[in-house]
Amino acid sequence: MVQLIDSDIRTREVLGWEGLHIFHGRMSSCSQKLRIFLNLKGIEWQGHEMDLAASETYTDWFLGINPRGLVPVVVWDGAVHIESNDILALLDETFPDPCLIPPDRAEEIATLLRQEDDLHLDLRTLSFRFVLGRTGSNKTPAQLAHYRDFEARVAGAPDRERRDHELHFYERLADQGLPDDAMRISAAKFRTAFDDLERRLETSPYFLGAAISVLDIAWYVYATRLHLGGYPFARLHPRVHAWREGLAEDERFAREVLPPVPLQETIARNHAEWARTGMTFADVVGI
Ligand SMILES: N[C@@H](CCC(=O)N[C@@H](CS)C(=O)NCC(=O)O)C(=O)O
Repeated sequence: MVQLIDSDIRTREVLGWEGLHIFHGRMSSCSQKLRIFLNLKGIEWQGHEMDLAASETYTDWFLGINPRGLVPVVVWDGAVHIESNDILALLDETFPDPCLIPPDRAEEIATLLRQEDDLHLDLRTLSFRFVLGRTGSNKTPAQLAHYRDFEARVAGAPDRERRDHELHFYERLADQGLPDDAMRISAAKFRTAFDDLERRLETSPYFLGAAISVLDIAWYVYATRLHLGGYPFARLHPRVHAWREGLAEDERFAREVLPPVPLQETIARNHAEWARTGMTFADVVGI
């Protein structure tokens, strides 16, 4: 579990806040996962929506609560928590009904959630091109330099995770854009992961068996994002397709992953254009 210590938190005003505050992004997959989780538990929270397209998480104020510059962040009665999967574990312990992380399977779930987290930058790669329709980075050189120069400390030590993953992702994006090869590599990882999910769904309605768990939430978010991008679920993974459609009938799931209307229009326009030019998800990644 990643734990911030007092000296990591430079935006001191939040330490006096009461209640459950969530910093999140409308189209952030980790935030969507957390919001669905909160909906299923019926937990009340106060939202602080961040504009990720404008890199609002790269300001000194926000880096002062999460030195990694990422959402979601939870400020709960003055304690600051980062890393979505750690946040979910903490909330499940405190609000056990309905149980979404059964204690007897907690270790297995932690391993499977780590695998999901490892695919996060692959999801971002595919989303940027096929959902958000970007061709390059949304960060200005000045924003990236500010982020690079910020002395991030997590658990009292310089933060390697942030340097290794986030900076590498955005520096490569600035250099290379979003090439077809990167799409194929990321899509192949998801195909393998969804093949595994397809096998699990042969014998049970949900990822871990008869009851819904946090893994269904996490993979619903990923599957829906890729579905928006044009991943051919019905053809490649029919059980996953049916499982996702089933969960999408529940408003507590569906409303959290719905893009804002202007983005829905952009997605529709882009998909029509890509169908015309042979540059859809399936064309580019060859599935
Ligand atoms: N491992 C982190 C990943 C968080 C993450 O990557 N958040 C993304 C949104 S899903 C973000 O804040 N991105 C900001 C940016 O790319 O500028 C977690 O699970 O909380």
